[in-house]
Amino acid sequence: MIPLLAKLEMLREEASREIKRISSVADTAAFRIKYLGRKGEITACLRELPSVPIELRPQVGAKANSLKLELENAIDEKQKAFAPWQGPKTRLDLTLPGRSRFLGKKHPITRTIEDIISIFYGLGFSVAEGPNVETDYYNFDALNTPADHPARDINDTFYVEKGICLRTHTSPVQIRVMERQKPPVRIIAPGRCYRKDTADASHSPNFFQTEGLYVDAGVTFADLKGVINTFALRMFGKDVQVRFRPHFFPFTEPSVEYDFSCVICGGKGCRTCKNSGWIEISGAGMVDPAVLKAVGYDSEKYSGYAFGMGVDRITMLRYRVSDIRYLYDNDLRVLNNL
Ligand code: 2NL
Repeated sequence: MIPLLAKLEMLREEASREIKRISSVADTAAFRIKYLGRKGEITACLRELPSVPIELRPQVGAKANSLKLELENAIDEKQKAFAPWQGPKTRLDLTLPGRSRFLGKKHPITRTIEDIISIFYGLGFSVAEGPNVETDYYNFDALNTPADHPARDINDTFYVEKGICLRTHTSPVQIRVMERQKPPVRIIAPGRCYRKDTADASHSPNFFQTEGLYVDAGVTFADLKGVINTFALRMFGKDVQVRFRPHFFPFTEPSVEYDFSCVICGGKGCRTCKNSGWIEISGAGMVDPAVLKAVGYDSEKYSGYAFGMGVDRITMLRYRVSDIRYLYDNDLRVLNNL
C-alpha cells in the first residue's frame, strides 16, 4: 500500500474518534488547527503529494481532499452546536407579557338603548320589536296619517316599492302589538328608523328611536307626565327638569313636545341648547281614538298615552357628541373615546 494512503486512513480513524469527544467551541478550534491548520496533519499530507509517483497522485489527492471535506463538515456541525444563537433576532422571549387580543365594545347607541330599556323595565314596560320594512298601512294609515299627509311624500320617506317603505318611526311595532293583544298594553319599541333627510350635524337618514305606549282603562295624561319625568331623572340625574309644550301629531290628541333642561349647562344656556336652557327630546300625547279604533280597541272604554324619544339625541347628550354623524361613521378613533 502507498504509505501516504495508509497515513490518510489512519488520520481519518483518529479524527473520527476525536471528534466524538469535542464538547466546546475551544475543542472545535483546536481540532481544526490539528487537522486542517497551516501546519495541520492533512495539510502536511497534501504537501507530500509531489513525492508520490505521478500515476498514483490522483488517487491519493482525491482521498486527501475527501477527508478534508469530511472534517470541514464535521467541524461546521460542531460549531453550530456550540456557538451562541445565530438565527433571526426574533427569539421567543417567555418573560414578555402576553399580547392582548383586540376586544370590541358596545356602540354608544346600543348602550343608550340598553339603559332606556332597563329604566322602562323598572316602570313595568316590556320590549317589542317589529320589521324595519313596513307597509304604508302600519307606518301611516293605522296612525291616522292620511295619504295626503306630507310625511308620506317620497321626498320624506324611503319607499321600497308602492305601498312598502322603511319605517319612519317605531310606532308600527306598537300597532302590531295592539292588533294581537288586548289592553293592558305597556311596551316600549326601540329600533332603527329611516327618513329621507340629508345628513348634517343633527340629521341622519338612519337613526334610532324608542317609542312607548300604555293603553288601559283610565290611563291619563298625568300618567304620561309621571313616566316621562321619572325617565328623565333616572337617565340624567335628579337635577333635570321636564317641560311639556302643546303640539300636534296626527296619532295623538292632545299632543305635546317635551324638553329636558339642558344637561350640558344645567339650564343656564349654552351652545348645545342654543342658549334656551332646554333640549327637545321628542313628542308625546294621548293616543288618538282613531288609532285605538284602527286596532279594534273600544275607544270609549280604553285610553292610552304614547311617546317618542330620540335615542341619538340622548346618546349625544350623554357622551357630549356634537355631530350625529360621529355615531354612524364607525371611526374607532372616535368611538373608543365614548
Ligand atoms: C315624534 C314623537 C311620537 C308617538 C310618537 C304613537 C304611537 C302609537 C300611537 C300614538 Cl302606536 N302615538 N307614538 C306619539 C307622539 C309622539 O313621537 O316626534 N313623532 C313624529
